[in-house]
Amino acid sequence: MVFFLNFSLFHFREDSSVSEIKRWTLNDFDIGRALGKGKFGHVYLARERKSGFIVALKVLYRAELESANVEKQLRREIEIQSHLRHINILRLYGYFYDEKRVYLILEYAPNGELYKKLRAVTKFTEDVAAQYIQQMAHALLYLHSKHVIHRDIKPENLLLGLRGELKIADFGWSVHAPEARRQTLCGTLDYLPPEMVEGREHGRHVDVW
Ligand code: N15
Repeated sequence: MVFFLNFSLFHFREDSSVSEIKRWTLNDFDIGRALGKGKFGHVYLARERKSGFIVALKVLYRAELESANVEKQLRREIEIQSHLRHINILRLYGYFYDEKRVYLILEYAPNGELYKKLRAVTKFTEDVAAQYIQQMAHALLYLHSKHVIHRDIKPENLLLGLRGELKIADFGWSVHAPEARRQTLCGTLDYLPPEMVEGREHGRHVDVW
């Protein structure tokens, strides 16, 4: 727990004042194996050198973010996700950047992607499915209580913790409820609710569909 606080929030300065924000750099981490690749960069297993704390380090290329014009969206995602604290929502511990890249310090989910697990067994037993759905319901109640709508709930965006806990991992489409209007649709339409497909106004219930 001390490590955890040390790691994510507090940093003791030499003049013994406590600042809330630690400025991270790549030198603070040992980088391990690649965990996956996304549209704008890769995710690596990483270990914070001082504490030994294991994280998933996501590396995004600024040039690609710029040419896709998604910097504003990334800022919004960071702003949203960094304030969320729930067992069933993947933590964003912090971020840093250099000239070429943006780095996101994300929670490491030791049991990987729910999607892969589902493919391996073809279908979950009712009991297992019910447990995932219950955890999803907890996560969504929490998100919606913070006026965050996810808008892209699907198996590909779900990771599993050490004891198989469900972790919602991707906030690429999330919005704070008051701004919830429409946006250009891209990506898979498989899990989109009718009101989003038809471009109508929508609210938190899109996450239940
Ligand atoms: C802009 C921002 C705040 C959004 C932050 N969220 C994301 O970027 C969503 N994201 C999460 N993108 C990548 C990940 C991600 C986090 C991918 C994989 C993992 C992760 N944490 N842990 C993993 C992980 N654990 C694994 C175990 C076995 C095999 C693969 C694994 N991947």
